[in-house]
Amino acid sequence: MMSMKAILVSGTAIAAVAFAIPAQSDGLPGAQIAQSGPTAKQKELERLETERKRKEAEARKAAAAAKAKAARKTVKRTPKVRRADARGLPPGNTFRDCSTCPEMVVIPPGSYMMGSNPGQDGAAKDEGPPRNVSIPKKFAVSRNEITFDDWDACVKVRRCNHRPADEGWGRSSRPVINVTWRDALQYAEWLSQSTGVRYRLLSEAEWEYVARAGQSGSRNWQGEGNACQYASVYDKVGESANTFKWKAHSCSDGFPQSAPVGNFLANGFGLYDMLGNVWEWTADCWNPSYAGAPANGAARNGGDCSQRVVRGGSWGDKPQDVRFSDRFPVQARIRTSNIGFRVAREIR
Ligand SMILES: [Ca+2]
Ligand SMILES: [Ca+2]
Repeated sequence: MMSMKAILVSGTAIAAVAFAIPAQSDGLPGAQIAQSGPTAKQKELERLETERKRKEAEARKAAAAAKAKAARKTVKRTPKVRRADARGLPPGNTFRDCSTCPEMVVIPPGSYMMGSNPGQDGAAKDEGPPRNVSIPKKFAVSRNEITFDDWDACVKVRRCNHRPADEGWGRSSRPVINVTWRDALQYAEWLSQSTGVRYRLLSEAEWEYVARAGQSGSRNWQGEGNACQYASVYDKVGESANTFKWKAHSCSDGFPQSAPVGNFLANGFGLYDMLGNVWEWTADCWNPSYAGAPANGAARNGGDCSQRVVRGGSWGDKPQDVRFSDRFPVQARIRTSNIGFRVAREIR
């Protein structure tokens, strides 16, 4: 049989004995308390009870502190990703900052003539006066329009509030639609916060620079009948499905509405669907002319800021509206089935 001494060498056993005292009030220790009178016994019981509660409180506090420490570790780990170091990448290279981040293409700095002359290939007055714009530094642009997959990753982690409808056309690699200008900003902000590098909408000047990719004409293609190799536009298929009141392109691109991104030929910078598929929100407030616009590629933050500029035309647009220099003002709060966006990412 184990001796009392053997039991008492263990701290746990000591505690067990101490807590056992009230239950053993008829035994020797209890008898000693009884000899001291009911008041002394009561006091001892109270002291033991207080001690028990103190130990319990300490244990609870320690458990809560450990839980909070673990939670802090999780929060710190979740949003930050190991982003790509794009600084050394030459133009034309692609990268992703995280597995759910959009694929980005490095764009070289350069100069170009923005806009068109009135009447040139159906151009409107608001596309002028034509002006020289210099993009001073390399930056990156998403290879594709932001897709439903891209967008839904943001919704999944509750950093994008709005889950847009897909009109029954399907989600996955189709361009996200039914997003306001502010929805688009929220997505870019999520990427910025997750990666620690700045994502944003393209300025109008940047948009036209990357859409042209060195070309001075109106489009990637010559002859309207060739549009369907290069872009998702209002075509013969679209005409039979939608019966819009305007002219369709005289070819078939195979899609009555939006097409999954990257289905048509890339432009000179390796970007897809700059023209057609969906109009793309840009950062700029609406101004009906380029008079007074900055020449360094910056967005215009003055003018009618309730309307923002969309670029590039869409699956529902006639040839005149699918051009590098075409621009259109849209209420920033509008959600519609032919406007999406792509993102720029700064490289510093
Ligand atoms: Ca089409
Ligand atoms: Ca587009």
